[in-house]
Amino acid sequence: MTPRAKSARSALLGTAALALGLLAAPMFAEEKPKEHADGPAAAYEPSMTTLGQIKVEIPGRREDDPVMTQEEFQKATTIYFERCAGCHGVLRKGATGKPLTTDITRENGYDYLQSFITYGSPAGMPNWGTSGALSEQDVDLMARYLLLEPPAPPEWGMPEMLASWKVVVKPEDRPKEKMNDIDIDNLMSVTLRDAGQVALIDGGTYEIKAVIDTGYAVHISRISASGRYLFVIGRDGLVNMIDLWMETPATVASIKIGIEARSIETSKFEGWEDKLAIAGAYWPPQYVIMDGDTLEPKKIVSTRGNIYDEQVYHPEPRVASILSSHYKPEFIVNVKETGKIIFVDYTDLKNLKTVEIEAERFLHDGGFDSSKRYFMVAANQRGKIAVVDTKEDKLTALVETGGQTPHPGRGANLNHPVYGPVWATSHLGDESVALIGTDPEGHPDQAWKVVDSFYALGGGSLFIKTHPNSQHLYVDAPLNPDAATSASVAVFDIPAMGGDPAVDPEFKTLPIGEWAGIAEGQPRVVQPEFNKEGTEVWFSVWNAKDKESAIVVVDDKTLELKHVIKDPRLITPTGKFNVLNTKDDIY
Ligand code: DHE
Repeated sequence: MTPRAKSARSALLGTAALALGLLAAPMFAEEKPKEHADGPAAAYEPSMTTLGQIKVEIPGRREDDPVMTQEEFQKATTIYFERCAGCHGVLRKGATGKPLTTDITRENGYDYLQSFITYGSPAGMPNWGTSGALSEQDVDLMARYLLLEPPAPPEWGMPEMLASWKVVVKPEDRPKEKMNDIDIDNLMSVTLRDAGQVALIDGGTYEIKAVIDTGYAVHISRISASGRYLFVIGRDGLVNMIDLWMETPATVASIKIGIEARSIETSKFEGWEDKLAIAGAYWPPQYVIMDGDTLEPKKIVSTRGNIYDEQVYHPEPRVASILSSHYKPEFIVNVKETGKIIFVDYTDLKNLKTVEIEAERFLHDGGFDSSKRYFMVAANQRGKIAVVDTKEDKLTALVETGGQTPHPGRGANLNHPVYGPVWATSHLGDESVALIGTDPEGHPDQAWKVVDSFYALGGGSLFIKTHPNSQHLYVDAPLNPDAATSASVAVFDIPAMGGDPAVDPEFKTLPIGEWAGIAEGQPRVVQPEFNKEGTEVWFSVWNAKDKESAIVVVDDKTLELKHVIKDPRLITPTGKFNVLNTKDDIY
């Protein structure tokens, strides 16, 4: 089902998008040639910022290799990891972008490479030269670099992990009861992305209770089943385990599980609460199961292997989202480039049992349906949602959303007036929202199908959210090239969705960025997150690192501004994670 006709604002997306990694970079000197226009999705690719800092040697030279000094090679490697590896792979074997191995690059030659890097392509290759993102000298450097063999970044195995592992406060020395008066169920863990910290903000008083150093370009938070421990992962693979019972919550253990990483979870099945933690890495491609009390690394499993459909080997399939099953003692690990979902039975790590199911390539983010049985995960580059039954460990369906690059975060579960329980995703590549039926018992005809699709504020959406106690569905658009759109949020009234199916449901636009009252910069509004009661929605007003940001709190009933949290410590706030909602997968 494609979104119903409405003003074709998606043309707006025909302009060059800002790659997230470039947000702070100067605006592009020149728009990409129109026929090469790409949308936010093409630019919203992993930036291997940590790998970019690794020291590398020029691989064995061949007589006709272009001349390059060690310094040039190091600089080119940094640029490659930070700007190109997300699409072309760390080893240049290809990922969502084409392979750049020397059999191909030497065949094409310097002139072809130089021009391709300068102008980009209609298939989503940014115009690094004409956009001003890379200077002429850097374009020349990169064209020569691609004619040389790629460096192989170091692995990161048990010796490196154990060397990084710290137990700051032993379990036996930790408080036997909660030592503070914080309502930790209503605490928000807020990513301070470029500061490499999280802020713990009291959901009732809006007071910052602690700002804790974490990994580089920190990414997401997850909560242990008991609600006591907060787990945070940085893009550099550093995991911090934070004890929320301490007088002032603080890190009690940490470990670096890889060189590039994005996901973390803990064991939630009955009898296994707080027992184990798991983290997934982009590089090396692996997941690591750790002791839930100390982060001691117990089991490292590589995800290298064959792509599910082509059945050819992929050297670096990245671990994307990880969920913790409520039905079995299993972690559910999504592997991006092979398109496989792995159910990892954590009851016997020495004799690890896994079920590997074929899903779809380029798995990214997702969440449970309202029953918490089905896992809905975006295979975003193929425009599909894989529906995975965590009770039967099977793929239930692959659903085309009808939009470009679904990006749900964990998605949103709502009770539609006509279709009953549905799960919603918005899209990076266009402005549509897709609702997928999730009630095979009560609404069998709608189950695992797009039951409705309608337009929200604009493309470049990253997150969508509601709450069981709310009548509203919130959709952001932080990557939209239009400043006003990226600083606003669309809000749909759920009961009103039952109107004439031929007419898009109306939405209200909340000028969140304006409400924040920030004079400088071009802040983007990202990721709605509810408080524990589901009565307030918090939004990050994400500005450049050297400019003021804020968090705006909206009253979910009145949709009016309730509070603005500003503090010099709130540097580049992005993801926010309410302890109760994150612990119990309420969204
Ligand atoms: Fe994320 C979740 C990967 C860029 C904010 N992000 C995820 C998950 C993955 C991922 C695999 C799911 C984790 C899980 O559930 O276990 N993110 C990536 C990237 O590869 C990408 C595109 C580029 C990169 O280099 O990292 C990327 N992500 C970003 C951002 O730039 C965002 C907007 C700001 C930031 O803080 O980095 C961002 N990602 C988030 C957030 C979530 C997330 C807030 C968790 C959503 C949730 O509700 O659980």
